[in-house]
Amino acid sequence: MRYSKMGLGVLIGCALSSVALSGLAGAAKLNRVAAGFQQPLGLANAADGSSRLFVVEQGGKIKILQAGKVLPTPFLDISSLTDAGGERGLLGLAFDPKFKSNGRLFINYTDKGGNTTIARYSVSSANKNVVDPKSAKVLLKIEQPYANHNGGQLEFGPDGMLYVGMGDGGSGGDPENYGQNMNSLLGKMLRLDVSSDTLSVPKNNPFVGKDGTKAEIWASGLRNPWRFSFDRKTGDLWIADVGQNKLEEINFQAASSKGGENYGWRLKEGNSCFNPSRGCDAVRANGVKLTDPVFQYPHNRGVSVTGGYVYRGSSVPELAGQYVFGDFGSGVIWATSRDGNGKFSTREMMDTDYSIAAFGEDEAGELYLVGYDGTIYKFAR
Ligand SMILES: [Ca+2]
Repeated sequence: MRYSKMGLGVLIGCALSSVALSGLAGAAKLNRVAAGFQQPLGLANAADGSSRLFVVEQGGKIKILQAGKVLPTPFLDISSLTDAGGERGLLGLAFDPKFKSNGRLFINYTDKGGNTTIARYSVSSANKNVVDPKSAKVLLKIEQPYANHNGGQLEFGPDGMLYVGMGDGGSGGDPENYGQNMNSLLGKMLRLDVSSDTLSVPKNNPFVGKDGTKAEIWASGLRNPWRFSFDRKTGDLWIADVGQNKLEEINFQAASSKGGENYGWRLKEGNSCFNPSRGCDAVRANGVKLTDPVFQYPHNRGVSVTGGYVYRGSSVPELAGQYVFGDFGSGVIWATSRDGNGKFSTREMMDTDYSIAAFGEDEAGELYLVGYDGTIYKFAR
C-alpha cells in the first residue's frame, strides 16, 4: 500500500510492475498493457466495433490505444483551453450512444477560469482517428467557487441521457452547503438530454417544475463523485463519492429509480453525521430520506475513492457481476457483490502500489485500471 494525501497533481508515484494478490480473487491479476501516458485520468471505448481505447490525459489530450499501440497523433487536444493541475484539466469523456453513426463525443474540462465546461465534438469526416477541433460546441458552463471538487465524469445511461457528476465545488467541508442546495448544480448528479443540437432538460427529471430547484438535477448530496458508472447489463448506477475526513463511500442506485435521491453530503459523511454533527437524519433538506452508502471504508484503508465498473467481461469469471473499485491514495482494490435479495457484500481484492486515477471498460466489457503515473493495466486471470 502506498500512501499519500489526495490531490491529483502531487501524486505521481513510483508504480511497481507487479501487485500483491490476496483474498478470494487470488486468480485475478493486473497485466500492464501500455505506459507513457501523461497523468491519465480516464479510459473509454466508443462502442463502434473498432476496439479502440481512448485514454484521457489531464493536460488536455485524448490518445488512442489500439492493439497495444498508442497512435502518434492525439484523437483530440484541448490543451490550450484548460490549465491542468491539482483537480483541474480534462476530466471526462463519453461517446454518444450513436457515435458509430453520428460521430459525436462529449468532454468535461475546467476552462481557463477553472469553471466546469461540458462540450460536444465530432470526429473528422476525413480521419476516424482524429476529432475535428472546429466542431467544438460548449453546451454547459458551471461556475466553480474553488479549485478542487470539480467532479468530472460523464456517462450515458441506459436511457440515452448524459449524466454528469458534479462535486461540491470545494474547498473542504462544503462551506456554502452546495450539496444540499437544490438551486445549485454543485454537489449533484445531473441528467441532460444531448440528443439534439442543443442541450435540453429531460421532462421526466425528478425536479422539473419545482420552485427553487434546478431541473437538471437527478440526485443530490454528493461531495465529489469523481467516478461513477452504469452496469452495462442491468443499468444500475454506482457512484463513488470521495470523503472528507473519515469515510470513503460507494452509493448504489437501482436502474428502476426515478431519481431524486439525496446521498447525504454535507449532512453526512458516509453513514455518520458530518454537519450538523448530531441529528443529521432528521433533516429533510430536499424532502427525502437520506440514502446511505452500500459500502464505506475508513481512512486507514484509503483517502480518495475511485469508482470503477461492474465487471461484465469474460476473462476473469470470478469477478462476474461484481463492482470493482479502488482508492487513489492507498492503491487498495475492492469488489462488491449484490445478491438476489439485494444484500451487498464487499471484500478487499488487492493491495497495490498504484495511484488509481480511474477504471475503464473496453467494448467487450473487460476491465482496465488507469494509473496516474501513466500506465494502463488490464484485469486478467
Ligand atoms: Ca453520502
